[in-house]
Amino acid sequence: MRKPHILQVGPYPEWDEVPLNEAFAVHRYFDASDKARFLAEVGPQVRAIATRGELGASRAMIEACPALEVVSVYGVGFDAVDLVACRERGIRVTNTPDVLTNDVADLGVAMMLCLSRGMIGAESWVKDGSWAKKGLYPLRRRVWGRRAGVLGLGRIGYEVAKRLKGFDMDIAYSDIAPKPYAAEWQFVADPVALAERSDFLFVTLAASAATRHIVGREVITALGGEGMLINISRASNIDEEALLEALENGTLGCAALDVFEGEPALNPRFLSLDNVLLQPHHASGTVETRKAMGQLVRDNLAAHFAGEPLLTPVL
Ligand code: 8YV
Repeated sequence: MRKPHILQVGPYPEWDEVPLNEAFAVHRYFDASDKARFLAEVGPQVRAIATRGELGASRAMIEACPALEVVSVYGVGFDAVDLVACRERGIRVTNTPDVLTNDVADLGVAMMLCLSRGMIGAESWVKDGSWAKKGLYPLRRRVWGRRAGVLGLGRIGYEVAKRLKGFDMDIAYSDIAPKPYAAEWQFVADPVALAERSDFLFVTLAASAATRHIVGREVITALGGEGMLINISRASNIDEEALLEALENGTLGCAALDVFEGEPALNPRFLSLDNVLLQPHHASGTVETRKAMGQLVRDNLAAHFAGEPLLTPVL
């Protein structure tokens, strides 16, 4: 039987590339030097797009594929997929929730600990001889027992809050409405009020037009000069200009960030700050989780072409 033609938007680990090419006729968009020409040539054959959370599928890409039936996202975030364009043509969309939840929550908490206790600088203190020359590493603030806010108590935010319980933290969260499964934690509707009562503010919201810049100047100022912002969601949830200004002038204490506008080409102003922890969008980046993500991408595609229910449909 003829293999369905799919457009692969970005690279996957080797262990995904082999089975993907066994099951499908794969057109590698990211390898094309002239992407517009490539799309014009292969687009008419493409029945599915296999993409990644941060790469998505634009309206132009979708419209270049008149036979497109399904978009399968390697990642939980589907904000970079033009859902309106998909809805207009009845194109299905899938993502890879659950399999990555715990890893993303783990990295968020690890970033909080690492930045709060100054572990990157402390390793330099050992390696550059400062410990021997200057003595004790400068004292930092503790984490346990302090106040944490979780902005967005979905799957990932819930797992972050669960982990913070282990540090005896005073936990509150903000979401559209109180969550029945979170009665043990204080619900604070307003993100500004949540920031005001937090020392650590985790941004774990699914990104959308409605959440764009939800963490703006007001929230950042409310978190304050002793506060830490941790973003493991999408850069679009934060007003990055306001964040940079606050970090540069001390209005915000520090920030631990796994996502950036224009990534991997992040704003160079981040690189000269000493009150940030910068990570390369790798919160879901473990072998086990990335294998599970890749498998789910393929399983959704296989289900679609077999006429069976999709495993993790978004649309
Ligand atoms: C990326 C993510 O998709 O799950 C998401 O939405 O942002 C990440 O897991 C992953 O880095 C693959 O590119």
